[in-house]
Amino acid sequence: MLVVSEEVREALAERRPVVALESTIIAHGLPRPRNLQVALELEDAVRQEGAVPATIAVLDGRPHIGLDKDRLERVANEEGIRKLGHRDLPLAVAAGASGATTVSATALLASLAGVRVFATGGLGGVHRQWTVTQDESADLGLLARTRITVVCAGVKSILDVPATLQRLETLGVAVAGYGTDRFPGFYLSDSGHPVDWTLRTPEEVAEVMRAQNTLRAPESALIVANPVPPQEQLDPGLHARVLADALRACEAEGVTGQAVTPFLLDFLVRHTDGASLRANLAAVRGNVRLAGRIAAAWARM
Ligand code: PSU
Ligand code: MN
Repeated sequence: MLVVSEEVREALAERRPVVALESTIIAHGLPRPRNLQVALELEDAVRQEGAVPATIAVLDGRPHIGLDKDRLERVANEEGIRKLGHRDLPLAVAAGASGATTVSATALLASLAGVRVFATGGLGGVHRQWTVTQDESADLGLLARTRITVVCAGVKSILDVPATLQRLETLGVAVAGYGTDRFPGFYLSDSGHPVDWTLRTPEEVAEVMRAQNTLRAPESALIVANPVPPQEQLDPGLHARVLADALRACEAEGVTGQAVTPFLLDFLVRHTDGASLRANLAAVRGNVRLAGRIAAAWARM
């Protein structure tokens, strides 16, 4: 059922490092035409760390693990490419549809293919209007039952961050700051909330992954929360102002469900003169590099 690219298949067979990359950020999280360029850049960054990139998407009803340039181009440019959470995968497969995969769908497909390390920008989580909308990203529930290491810059700051941290605790998902005891805030280096555990090297992360295996802990994820460097973060004052406007606009325009996250990210890009995009890209780039190093440490174990 899975179409695993030759390069990824060989790397997995030889136990060489592989990093899964999601495609929703490309299709729905970044403006065109920058998105394709970024997708290629991220793959390059993984290679520079000595790992093989496996970008994941569903094309014509077939889940792909590892995309060649033509397929990446389809994900970046095709009109009507869907956004697929893990619940959408069987529907997309049966319909022969094409779609970009979110963190939840990517993590599921990566783990089915035997890829243990995954990099993204910021995880989905509990939205600020949760008491009204009950909007909590499916990312959290899936990570509670999938053995994968996700390198991210925390959860998206458009969310209710403390509520999301609480949900991760309740769901039993392990969270560690990378080189920090503060939970990162996606566009911001510090969300204002602490984390209980700090890991400082890729080898330390790999030790935790091994302990997950040896303990036969429940099949759940390890979140490695890697902050965007302070000099590349979005100005916190600007972030607070524009985000308040974005949340108001979202409500006023009646945006709901899957459309909420892309709407808010796009609003921030347009109303910060691209500064939020630069911070987002800096965060993703850092995560992809770190994921490459973690995959390499894991492969050496
Ligand atoms: N990280 C980014 N940009 C994104 C996303 C993550 O830097 O667009 C995507 C991920 O695919 C994540 C999704 O799973 O946003 C969350 O969407 P939702 O809130 O609808 O679950
Ligand atoms: Mn949602």
